[in-house]
Amino acid sequence: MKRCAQLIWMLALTFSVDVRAGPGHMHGAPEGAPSQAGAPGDAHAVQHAVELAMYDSMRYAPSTLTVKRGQTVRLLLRNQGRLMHEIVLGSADEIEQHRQAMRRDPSMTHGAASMAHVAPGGQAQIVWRFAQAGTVHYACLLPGHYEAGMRGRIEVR
Ligand SMILES: [Cu+2]
Repeated sequence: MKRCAQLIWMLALTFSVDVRAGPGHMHGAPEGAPSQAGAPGDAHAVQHAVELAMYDSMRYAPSTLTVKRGQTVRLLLRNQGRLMHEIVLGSADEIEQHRQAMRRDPSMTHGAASMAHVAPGGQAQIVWRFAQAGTVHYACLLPGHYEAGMRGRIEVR
């Protein structure tokens, strides 16, 4: 599975476009890579919806969420700032791998269902099924954002 994820990153790097090009850039392939954090959910099976705001103070609100194991959740992301923000969902390892990839190429595209860029004033959603009990992390990995504290946790019980 690791190798598969690496391949996806390599492809993403190959086809990267500039995120500053505007809100029209593409991301959100129909399927995300399977993850310890769960898997893309079926929009018709949503059991729980959560709004997650993104601020230029490099914070998400809320920064901690609790969901039930096995639940399909709609995360509605609203960027309340004037800067681009993103969300990447994953295990601690996945977040770290992505952080390093973003450091090498901050303009990389986000093709997986577990991540989204959200333009200033805009919104996006992720439908995700949290399959396992544990902690799933979310983070904004645009340069400097994570380091400034733009991250949160989802406790799956
Ligand atoms: Cu951000």
